[in-house]
Amino acid sequence: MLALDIGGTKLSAAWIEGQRCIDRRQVAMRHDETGFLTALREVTQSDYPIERVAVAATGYLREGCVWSVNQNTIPFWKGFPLGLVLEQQFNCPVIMLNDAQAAAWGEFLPRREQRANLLFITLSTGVGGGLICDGKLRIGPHGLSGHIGHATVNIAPMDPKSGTCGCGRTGCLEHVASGTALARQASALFGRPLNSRQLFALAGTNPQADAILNNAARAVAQAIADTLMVVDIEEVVIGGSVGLADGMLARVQKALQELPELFKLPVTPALGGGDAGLLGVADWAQHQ
Ligand code: ADP
Ligand code: BMX
Ligand code: ZN
Repeated sequence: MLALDIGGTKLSAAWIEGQRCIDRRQVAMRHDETGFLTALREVTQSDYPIERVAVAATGYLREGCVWSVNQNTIPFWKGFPLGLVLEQQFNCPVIMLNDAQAAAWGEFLPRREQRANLLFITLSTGVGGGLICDGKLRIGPHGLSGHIGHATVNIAPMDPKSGTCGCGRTGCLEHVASGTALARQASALFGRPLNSRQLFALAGTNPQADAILNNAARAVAQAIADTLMVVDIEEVVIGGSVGLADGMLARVQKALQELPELFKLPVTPALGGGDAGLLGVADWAQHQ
């Protein structure tokens, strides 16, 4: 099986034989159709026989096509026929899930003896989410289940001219707590281009950098509390390069501890690390 994880920043591929990963590759994601098709061919070029392709993709999936919620992330994801492209390339069945939904499934597997209701959050290029309800992955009639990045929080971004989220609304969690949003806020506040990794490096010594991350963590905690009240969950799992970056999980845990007793849920890191989506979709596809 070929498993793909297509995120806003990186495109990962893993070749799986039985339960074993026999090869693994990663390239930068490209945000135009031609660039994407080139990157896809480059990362999947191999002589391994492929019987099935399992895809975890940023965006929501409907009838084999993928759509961006945040139009700024991948502008050409507007009903892009990803399923058909891969079916034609590999001549085999293609199974697709949203990336955060796939990771939610992957993180549920090792916890399934203890938990039946789980929220997975990825803090990455965007902010994604996936829900396990009563032991089942919820996808939803529009493929949108778990998209907490575009649920609103009453915590504003720290850059005064933050504008609107790429989904068209204001006040989205993603506009405060994604890697893209962290970089935007840091660059505006420090008056020079800074990425999310550089912001984390500064946060140890610089109170303003520290405040941007704490503000983001408070927004994530608020979204967790809202999800608890809407669907009722037992645990929250955090993944993505920002979620797994130094100290971010602790900041979210602290922010949740500041809420009333009822909202204090366990928050744990993704056991699959950056591969949570790949692992989840590979298992999902094996059982379809
Ligand atoms: P994707 O969104 O493609 O799944 P990632 O989970 O790697 O990819 O998330 C990408 C985002 O994480 C980018 O905004 C990037 O700047 C940020 N990032 C990557 N590595 C780190 C790090 N070590 N610390 C903080 N932010 C990071
Ligand atoms: C965005 C949205 C979600 C995705 C989430 C995390 C797009 C293109 N994607 O909210 O579908 O799950 O980002 O994705 O609108 P990533 O790109 O950070 O991995
Ligand atoms: Zn939004």
